[in-house]
Amino acid sequence: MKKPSKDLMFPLFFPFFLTLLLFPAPILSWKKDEFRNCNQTPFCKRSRSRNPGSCNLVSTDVLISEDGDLVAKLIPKSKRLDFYDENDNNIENGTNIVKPLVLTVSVYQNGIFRLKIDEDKNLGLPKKRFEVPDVVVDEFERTKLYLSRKREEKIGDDLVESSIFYLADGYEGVIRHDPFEVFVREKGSKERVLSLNSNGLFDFEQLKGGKEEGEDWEERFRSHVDSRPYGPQSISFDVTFYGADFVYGIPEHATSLALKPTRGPGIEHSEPYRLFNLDVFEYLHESPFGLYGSIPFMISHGKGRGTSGFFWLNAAEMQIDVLGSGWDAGADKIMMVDQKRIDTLWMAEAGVVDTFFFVGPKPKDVVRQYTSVTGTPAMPQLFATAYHQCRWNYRDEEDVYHVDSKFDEHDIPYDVLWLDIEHTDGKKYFTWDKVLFPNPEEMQNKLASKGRRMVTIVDPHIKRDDSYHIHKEASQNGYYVKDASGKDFDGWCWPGSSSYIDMLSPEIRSWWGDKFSYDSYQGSTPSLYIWNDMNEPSVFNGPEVTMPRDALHYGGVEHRELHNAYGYYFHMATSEGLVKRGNGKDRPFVLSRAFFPGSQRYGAIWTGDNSANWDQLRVSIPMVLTLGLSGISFSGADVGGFFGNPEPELLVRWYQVGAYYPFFRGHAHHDTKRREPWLLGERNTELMSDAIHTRYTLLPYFYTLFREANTSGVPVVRPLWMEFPSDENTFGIDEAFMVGNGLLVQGIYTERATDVSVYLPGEQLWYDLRSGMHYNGGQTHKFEASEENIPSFQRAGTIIPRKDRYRRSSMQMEHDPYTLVIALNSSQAAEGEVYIDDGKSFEFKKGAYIHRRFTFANGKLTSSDIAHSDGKTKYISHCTLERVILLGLSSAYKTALIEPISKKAIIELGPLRLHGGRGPFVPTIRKPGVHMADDWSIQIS
Ligand code: NBV
Repeated sequence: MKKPSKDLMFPLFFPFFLTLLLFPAPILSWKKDEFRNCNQTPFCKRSRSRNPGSCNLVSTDVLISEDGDLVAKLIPKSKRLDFYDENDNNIENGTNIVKPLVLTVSVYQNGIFRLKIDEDKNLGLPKKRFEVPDVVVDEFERTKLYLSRKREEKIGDDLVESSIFYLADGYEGVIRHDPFEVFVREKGSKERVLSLNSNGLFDFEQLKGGKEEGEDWEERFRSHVDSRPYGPQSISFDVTFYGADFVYGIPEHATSLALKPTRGPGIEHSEPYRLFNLDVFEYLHESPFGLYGSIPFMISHGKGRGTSGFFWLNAAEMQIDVLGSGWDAGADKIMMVDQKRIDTLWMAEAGVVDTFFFVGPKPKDVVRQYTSVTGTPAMPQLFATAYHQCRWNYRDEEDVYHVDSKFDEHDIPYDVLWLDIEHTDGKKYFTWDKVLFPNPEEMQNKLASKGRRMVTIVDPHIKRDDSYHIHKEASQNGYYVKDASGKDFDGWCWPGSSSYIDMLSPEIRSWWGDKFSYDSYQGSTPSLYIWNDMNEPSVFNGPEVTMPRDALHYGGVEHRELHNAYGYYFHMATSEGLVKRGNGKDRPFVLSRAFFPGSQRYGAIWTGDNSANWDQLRVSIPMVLTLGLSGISFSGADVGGFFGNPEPELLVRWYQVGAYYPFFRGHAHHDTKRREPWLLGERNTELMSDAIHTRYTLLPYFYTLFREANTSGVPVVRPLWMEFPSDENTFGIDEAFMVGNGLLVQGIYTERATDVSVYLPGEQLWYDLRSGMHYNGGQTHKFEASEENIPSFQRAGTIIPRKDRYRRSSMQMEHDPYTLVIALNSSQAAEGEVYIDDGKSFEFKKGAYIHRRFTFANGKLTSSDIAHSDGKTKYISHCTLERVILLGLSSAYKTALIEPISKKAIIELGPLRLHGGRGPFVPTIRKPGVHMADDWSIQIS
């Protein structure tokens, strides 16, 4: 299936090569049979076949612990009297008895509570179940509320009391005792927001002391056997979102933004959404199949109630059903609540219940709440937000210099050139092929002299070669993941026989991080950054192309318990290594393919091996939007499509959309034709160049949005409904998206499109950035499709900062002056922001930045400081304002007075200049000449 390296010439793999020869690349496609479906996955099959109401657990009395948590035990109703003593402990004899589960609820600020359910650790368990460390940030723990009170209440017709606890102003949590259920409701109206086990599907397979007679714990898939030494240990439960029109989230799937139901009337043979990090070759669009990363976080949104969120911190394989209305037809009516709702079923192979409930009620509140638990996205270096040029592979140094000079020859800016696996000596990462790349430092320094950087790939599979220093140290120190028998796990990947570093251990992560020091990584310089690929992890000869589930990690953790977080730890260790190599001064840049909750703290993510076709261009938008909703703001898809050769028109359209991805990188498989922006004819070069220039022009806006994401979790690109939560028409839209709160972009996803329809939300006007014309919100408009650009609109009432001069790289734009584009609303008002810092260090954390708010009202534009209350900015910038563009300004205004410099200017007509061309002529104030860092105002009259 994979493109083999020469080293793979090994007898065992002969049939594999034969297949490759018989079926050349174009007809290879996603091999369904290589991967398990739910029916072939015993825990999924069992969970899915359970009937509503089958959970027979009841909660004992709820107590308040010393830590201010609510604690109760869950025990089977039928056994309560017969088999449990007065302390609710099971007094049956035998090893495989059902033991009480322990339920703990902790409440945090801002409408968040955490519900944990686990086996009772005091009862002598065969093994401690795995709870994922290192994801919940320390700051979150500090927001915990210590509950001192709860009250009991009979709800509706209940005979047994429920325990009610404070959650936030306006919200309370409820633990219903019999049947056991946990939910959040609004205090006054008592309307429900979110609940768990309202459909009685909760099930927790407890670890057993040993097999019972005739029991077989092994699982087989194709030729692979999973020894499953601890037997079945899955968990499943239902979660209900009330007042919801749609649910979103749970990346990574190549599918629509609003998640389609996977079970219910009229849905046949549908698979649940799978969360299991896998290296899927040529993935399909429109599929619930799990791809490279997993985030078990779901958001619901509805016109009535607003937004809420649910997160399950668990790194084992997970499967999630979205239950279509009527899914429970025929079952006894369980749900007694008469509220609009969406039910979902969550199933995991192992781990514990460690869940977080977020009350919203606005879309941005929910991402803020979620990222308060898992961390906000790291602030990238400025260069990383610009354009990246990649290909598997740039062959040698000459090729690198050639590509670099062609960008200059065609006046196309770019910031980073990437090297894929072939740059190494035999796929031994941290080394260079001495023939192809004899002078890596000189090469990086030459690029750096133009303000450009380089990225090299470092994968987690380590070649088992005794002369390779990484392997030598890792094997001697016992740093590899072990197989079920306790030996170093040995799998097949690019270098041939390989082992995998055990990233769960902090000591091993620190050792790995040291490998990025300039001494250790020979040939690396401060302008070199890193790409982590294959970190699901990909194991060519493993079950489902990954590591066997019974492999063992640090502390005896089984791979099945940790799988979805393996890539996260690898990303973390690499990113921390880059910070260390620069003595903590520079922000790291690491791109990772696998991800997990919290990955946003370590770098960017891309959507893996997509294909060069229109459907994949289209699906890239919901994929990037979903990542953003799930905390991962810095993401993008391979521009042009990784597999296959895009027609020039598709490539151009991809650049036009990709220019708005938070992470903007062109990339291609080595079997494809070269497609750097100057290779497909002059006109296409011009169009791609325009798209890239558009991105560079908007870099100040993007950088400001990256800072917003860094402080609040609110993503750089957003679904329309995040900005217009009460406009129902936006709820299902995923072909158009917002960049920040000010720009709406609509991709073109069909060949030879002649027109394109765009829904412009809200009640205000929108300014077409191509024509300068304005259009009403709340309507769908039809526009002529132009080859030159895709439709983009600025929302009335916003101000967008730009830099309009053409340079070779973002670094060369550092001192360039700014343009402000003001889109006036019906009251002739607008506001916006700009964030500026040194673009590379951590000094911004100490306040070394400029953050200005621009307000236009009553004919006056004012710049004020929102960064420092003492009025002193610690970051010095001499950048000036060179142009103010006023969209929608009445022609009655003729002059401008700039204060405090008392300069007069006239309002003239100037070009709007976005998308390469000069564009329409619009009211402009030229050369106000004030500094961006200062307080100033411009009064027009
Ligand atoms: O390292 C080679 C490729 C890389 O170019 C691509 O971006 C990754 O997603 N890598 C996958 C391994 C092989 C893919 C067939």
